[in-house]
Amino acid sequence: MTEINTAAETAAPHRYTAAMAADIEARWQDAWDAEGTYEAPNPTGDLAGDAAVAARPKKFIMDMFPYPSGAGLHVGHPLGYIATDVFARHARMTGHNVLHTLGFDAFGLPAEQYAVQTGTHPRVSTEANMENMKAQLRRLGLGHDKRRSFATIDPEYYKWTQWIFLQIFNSWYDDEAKHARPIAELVERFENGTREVPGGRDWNALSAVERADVLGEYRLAYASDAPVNWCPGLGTVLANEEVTADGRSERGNFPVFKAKLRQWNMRITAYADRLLDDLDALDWPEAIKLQQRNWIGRSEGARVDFQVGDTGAITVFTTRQDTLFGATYMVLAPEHPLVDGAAKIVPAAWPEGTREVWTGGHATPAEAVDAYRKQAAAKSDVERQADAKEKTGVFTGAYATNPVSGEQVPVFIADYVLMGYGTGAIMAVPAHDARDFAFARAFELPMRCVVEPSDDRGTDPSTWDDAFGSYEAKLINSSNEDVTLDGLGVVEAKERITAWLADRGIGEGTVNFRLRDWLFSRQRYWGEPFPIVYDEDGVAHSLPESMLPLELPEVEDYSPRTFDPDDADTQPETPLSRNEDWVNVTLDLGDGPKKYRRETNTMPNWAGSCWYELRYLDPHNSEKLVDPAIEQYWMGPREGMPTGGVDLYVGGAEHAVLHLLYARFWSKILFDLGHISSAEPFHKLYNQGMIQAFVYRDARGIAVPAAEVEERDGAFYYQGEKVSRVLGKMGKSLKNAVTPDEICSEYGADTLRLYEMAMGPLDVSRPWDTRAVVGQYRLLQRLWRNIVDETTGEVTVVDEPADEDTLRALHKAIDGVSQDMVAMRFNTAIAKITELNNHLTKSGGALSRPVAEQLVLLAAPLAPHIAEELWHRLGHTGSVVHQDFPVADPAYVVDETVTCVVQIKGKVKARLEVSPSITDADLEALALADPAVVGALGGAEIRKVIVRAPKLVNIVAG
Ligand code: ANZ
Repeated sequence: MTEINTAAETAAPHRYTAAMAADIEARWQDAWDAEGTYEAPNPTGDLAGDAAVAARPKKFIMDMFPYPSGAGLHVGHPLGYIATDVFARHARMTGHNVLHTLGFDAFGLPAEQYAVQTGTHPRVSTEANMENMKAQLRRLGLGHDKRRSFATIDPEYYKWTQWIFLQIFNSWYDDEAKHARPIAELVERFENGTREVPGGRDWNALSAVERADVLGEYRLAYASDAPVNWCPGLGTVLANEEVTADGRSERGNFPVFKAKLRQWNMRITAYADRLLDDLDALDWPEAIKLQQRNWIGRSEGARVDFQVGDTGAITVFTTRQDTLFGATYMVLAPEHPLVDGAAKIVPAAWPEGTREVWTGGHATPAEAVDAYRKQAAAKSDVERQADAKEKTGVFTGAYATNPVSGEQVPVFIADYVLMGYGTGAIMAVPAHDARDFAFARAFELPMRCVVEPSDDRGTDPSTWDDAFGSYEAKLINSSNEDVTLDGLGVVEAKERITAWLADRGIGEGTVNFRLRDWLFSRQRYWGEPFPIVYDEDGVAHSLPESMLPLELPEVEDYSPRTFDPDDADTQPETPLSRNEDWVNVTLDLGDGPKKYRRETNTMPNWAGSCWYELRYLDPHNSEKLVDPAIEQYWMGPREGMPTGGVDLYVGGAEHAVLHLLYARFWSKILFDLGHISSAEPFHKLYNQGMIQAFVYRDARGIAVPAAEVEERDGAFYYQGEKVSRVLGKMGKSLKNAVTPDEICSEYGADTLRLYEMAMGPLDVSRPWDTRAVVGQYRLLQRLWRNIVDETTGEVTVVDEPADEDTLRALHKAIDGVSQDMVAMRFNTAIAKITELNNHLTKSGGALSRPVAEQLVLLAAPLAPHIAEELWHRLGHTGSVVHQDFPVADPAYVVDETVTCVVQIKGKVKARLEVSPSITDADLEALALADPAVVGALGGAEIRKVIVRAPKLVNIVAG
């Protein structure tokens, strides 16, 4: 760019160039920082400021905060940050007190892996990355209140993450009140007998360990022996997503076992219905709401008991209780506790009538069950559930009684039934369920048709190719002496059978959720330590608030320990456990000094982002998470926002479930416990699209540096060799990253901001094209030239009123841009500013001062630096940031009209006032509908209509 400009610069020393932009931008960024231009006053506390500003309507505008990656930012990252910044600036200029800031989500695996490789403490590398990113972000001129920024790794921040953990640990969910309460209230109820202790035991007679176990069943954060993906080869547990379809670790390809390990969990399932119901009040994209609904997965159905011998019952969950007469066998998940030796449903020998395919070739049921359980443990849930997969399983040797038909049905274990869903047991209805159908075929099990097929397959399932699963049909073969479902539709049949089961106490209607409790511990170093210690009996105690934050200890080795990859019986060893001085402590928790052992897992990296919006409000409060009055002011419920929350939250759609669900969950707990007034964290959610980039690959399919590719006659070449081009993600690995720094130094930050906003509607993905950036640079140059003389540097505006034409163009632009700003249509706002600017350029001559000022104000949210500079050059002293956004004068916004004559056979029959931009088709329709024209035609046949929009319509009729 500089090269192009050298000649021009000498001729026009005051032209807007990259060098001038760099100067203007740096100067104003410094001034804004010095002045605290973007500081938003709180109504009270250490950040209280101008009370008049705090009295304005508020807007809390937030981005999903970034992870400070070592690679820094590419131009795709700031898309959302620029958008919220433009929106926030417009809100400020329309009379709002605006809270806009950005922190860092800084715990996480990459820094830890880097530490494992290099020995650099994760804090050191993370902080260096943050510094780098801060510099990159500052260059963009984002209007953040920097007093409110923090990182999740700051001990003053994670002190409160730990504090919230303790709130959750010390709470239980009161199902009747549908509300979390302090665990002390539950203890009190147990103590005074107003609530029965499970098992009818006497609370006061229980030991400390027994009490802790009872409370563990209620606490909203609890440790349990959950089956998790344990990978001894890597020395860590893995998320489902990290396990391949054949049950091995994505990283390293080691075997992964389902192992019972003591892990912390969050009882998010207690909130399933509220997390579902409250979605209705949120202003979120429907697609995201749907993903959350599916994730929570509410299913209405029934629990039904099947008696096994006279010892006990198997309870199943079904959504098709209407098909109960068709249940011809049962399946338990391999991990189901009833299959354990102690439960005794597995007999010593195969009962009479056991078929060979059912036994898997094993001599006894116990052997068969054992072998199958081992096999199932080596598979991921996804793999077990795959529909196309061949069904496997084994007979347990047990039979259960179908409660309506009285038949003895064989009980299998099979991996297509998951322990984590429903009751971990199903009644199998092979005629009407596809998976049961496949299993029954493989294991030669009987099938009974109980829902009359609506096609012509007949009612003998042994002749069918697949199950008949429709809801749109009537029940058949479903009667006993007491109850008949025959002839009923599915819905009525469900109702009748549910009532019948409930009457007999062997079943009930129930709602089941797919949502599982949230596994909350990680065997990592770089995360928040749990504020939990164990006494000598292994009972968990919370640390008192005075001992928070519990800071991470120094360790010598950040890596997880690896074991024999094939030894499923090993236990993970956490990095924190290697610092014995830290782990073993003597503490006085209120009953004198005692020895304790610290929890050595850390929290998952979702924890810090579960509540950060609250800390932005009151970032330095050392007494409280957030002052209630401040929270109420920024986030409390109000008209149209019954559950409160952030006014606008912008981020990528990839966070549809986990982060957003976890954050909603924590808000609800804090709300229940009275710490905050907003039951939801984010009222309006907006997903920005992605900035994509072209990926160029050579003949071997390897990505080549995009910046070095040349285009010739529509083909692409790298070092003389032809390469292919496809649209993909932007990033280092695809060698196509463009950094904001490059664009800023070539054109300036205002150009980059405009270009990113002009690329297309904010919510759609768009390809980056460095060559197109110059278009927005030219717009800024023309804007500058309309106000500043490029040769002398003088402001050229005149104190004369503008002509009517200019006022129309101006007010139409103001009107359009104002609407676009509120609706986040920044691309069309830029188009309107461009149009106005072109109009002003074309009219020639100096601009009228008020027109120039309004033009600058219109552009200010999008291109704040140049606007600030021009605003000052126009003679103002206050910042453009706090000026009022222009308001359109309606008198100039209404379209001018022109008179159109309508002729019939050459004679004028009507005159219409129409828009000068009316189309031929619209004008013709308007003319033919005009009463005077209709009257003049008198029903005569129209032979031809000649339209010359906007002035003439000629009708040939008769
Ligand atoms: C009998 C039946 C007949 C079923 C029929 C379906 C169709 P959703 O809608 O996802 O809630 N099921 C229950 N628990 C299961 C588990 N732990 N693992 C695998 N499958 C399980 O699905 C509920 C249905 O999935 C239940 O209804 C049960 O099969 C099965 F014609 O019961 B059904």
